[in-house]
Amino acid sequence: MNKPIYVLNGPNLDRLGKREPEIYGATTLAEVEASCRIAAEDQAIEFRQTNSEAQMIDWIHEAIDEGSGIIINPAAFTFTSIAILDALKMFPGPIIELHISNIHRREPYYHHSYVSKVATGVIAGLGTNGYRIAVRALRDMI
Ligand code: DHK
Repeated sequence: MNKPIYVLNGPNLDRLGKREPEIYGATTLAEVEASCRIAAEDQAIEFRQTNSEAQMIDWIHEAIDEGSGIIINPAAFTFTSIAILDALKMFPGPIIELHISNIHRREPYYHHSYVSKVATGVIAGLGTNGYRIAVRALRDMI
């Protein structure tokens, strides 16, 4: 049995469904979690969300020892956090960076991702459906 896949979500994603639905859609984070668990089938999933950078780093450290792969939507930390980049550099398994919106089509401050430096792959702009696709892809990589 594989170690769990960690699905980590960054700041403000706890407001998914209500937050700028024209950009992020009406699906809630709980519904996203449910779709990830269906897509994972018998593969264990750790699904988490935090508005705290320190908490995100602690979960990445946990995944280094306990996880087989990481799917991370760092949200705004994508564009600010070298600390999260440094934590992800220590993760030995596959990492999928995920954005609900197409960040490259948005404001310039959303164009440079620190996380992409260590990501195995990046999904952006497929809406919350991107999570299900990421789980399927990661399952084939672990
Ligand atoms: C989510 C956020 O919170 C923003 O900071 C990013 C990302 C985009 C998303 O599309 O999932 O720019």
